Amino acid sequence: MLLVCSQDMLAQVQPCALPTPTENQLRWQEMEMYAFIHYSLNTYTDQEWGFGNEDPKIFNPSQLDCRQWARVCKQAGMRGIIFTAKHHCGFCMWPSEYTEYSVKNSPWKDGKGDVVGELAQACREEGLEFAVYLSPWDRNHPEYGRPAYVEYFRNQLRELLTNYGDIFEVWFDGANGGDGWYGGANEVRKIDRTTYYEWPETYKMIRQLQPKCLIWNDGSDRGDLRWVGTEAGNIGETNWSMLNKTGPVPYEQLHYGLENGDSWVPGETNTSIRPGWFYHETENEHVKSLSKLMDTYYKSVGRNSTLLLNFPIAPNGRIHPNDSLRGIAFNKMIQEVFKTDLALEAKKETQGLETVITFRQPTIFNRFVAEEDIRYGQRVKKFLLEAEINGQWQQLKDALVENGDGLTTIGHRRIICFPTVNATKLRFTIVDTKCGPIIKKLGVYLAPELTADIPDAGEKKSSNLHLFFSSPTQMMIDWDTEQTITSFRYLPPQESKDGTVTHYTLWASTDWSNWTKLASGEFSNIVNNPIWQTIKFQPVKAKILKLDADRLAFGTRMAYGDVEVITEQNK
Ligand code: FUL
Repeated sequence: MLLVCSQDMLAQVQPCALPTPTENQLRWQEMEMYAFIHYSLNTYTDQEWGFGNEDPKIFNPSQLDCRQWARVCKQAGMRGIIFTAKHHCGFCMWPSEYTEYSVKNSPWKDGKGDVVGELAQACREEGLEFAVYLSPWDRNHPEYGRPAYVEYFRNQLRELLTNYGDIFEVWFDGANGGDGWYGGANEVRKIDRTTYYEWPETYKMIRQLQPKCLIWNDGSDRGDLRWVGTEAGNIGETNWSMLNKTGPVPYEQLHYGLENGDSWVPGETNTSIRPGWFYHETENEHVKSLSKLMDTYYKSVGRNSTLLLNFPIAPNGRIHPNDSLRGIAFNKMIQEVFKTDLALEAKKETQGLETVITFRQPTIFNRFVAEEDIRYGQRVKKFLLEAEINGQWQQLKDALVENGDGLTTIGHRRIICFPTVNATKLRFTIVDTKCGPIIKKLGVYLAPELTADIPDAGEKKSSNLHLFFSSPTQMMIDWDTEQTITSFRYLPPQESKDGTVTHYTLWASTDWSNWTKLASGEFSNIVNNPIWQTIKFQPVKAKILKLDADRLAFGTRMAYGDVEVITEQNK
């Protein structure tokens, strides 16, 4: 192993025919954490996915302040911001020349405002990089599904890549539920996502207009970065930064990469600071706890990925204080954990594939960091970590990995978390590698304990429910006495996606025979983000609820993780 201390040492690098990152990918990897900002008409309709027929007039924030967003993100340790310039509803947050469905037809700033422009400017002022999310699926556009839309999409992208300075990344969300308003057609439109958007042409345009921009694309033509297969905020403990240039990418490859892949396509871990991507008042008390955010950090940045952390904007046009306080505390905690590298004062000796770090005196620690110089590719397959405690060598395992030690792959940065030890030495041994490993850094840290914590998202509020299925797609829920109820919550199954309800109709009754329809609709994005879903309705007296699964994501039998009925008392 080569433990790199100087440039001269790199002359000894053993050449290997491995994929390596481009300059753009290297720069991106070093950003480590950057923010997502979700803001659109959904913010005003309390939805995750707009249908495309929402009225632009509802966009009228009273205190929209992009500088506040940028300041919060900066203090939360984010190095840039990716903004939802257009989400699936098609509403443009900039006054695009190519559609009327934009801020220019909203009352905000008398239609003269430009959120993309204001945010790009605020990012420059705060020294943050700026990027855009442009949803390929557009539920508003009449031509969606036909060739004319692809041209429209490209025209919009050209506007964004031309008028707002440097863009570090473009995010092409692959989500597509099929149905939409589509200019009034109100129908399901199916596209072939591998061919419809003609990505190679679009990529050419991006390279030409913004040569430093990274392309994130979910499936279809390979971009520069990959999705990690979940929105829960983690990537595989084994995480190769490679995929094959062509061919389908199954879930395992999104999550773990492909050891012998022929192209460098590193993973970006995206998740939200609260359950949903968009702001919902009901989630104000469900902002992720500090320990959850730290866990996310270790399972993303600490596993050779970057972290794209979402901050939703509240209807007033600002980041809610609960999110900003938690985001800033998160950054403070990262700084605190990695403030002092205990290995710096210790003696490091490397022989072959083994490095022993000898401390001057017994030292307390619980985190270990290893970094490969990825300019030469990702080489290490597996390593061992041992601490000498009271004269005995003991193996240290990554406490965040279920079933197994997880001491596989390193890449840009690997953080191993284990219970606090008091040791005199630490031994790091590479046991399997593709070819001569080049280690840029080994570090040892002591993270403070995180004890008092805030409950995680989605705890249950009511029980005493009796539940049964009257058919494979119909669930009945009843309780002891008639109550005034105000909403119903559905948690999809958590172990598997089979039976997840995507479209529903909800009915109420007091006598099992007369049913009142309370609501029907869609649980948007429930497959990628399987969180609690809330159906709100006018308060109604009921003793029984009936939930029809009008559409399931997979399988033929409806399933659930949990359900909750909110009454006037327990709300
Ligand atoms: C998903 C979308 O459907 C969500 O609404 C959100 O934008 C998330 C980042 O990506 O696929």
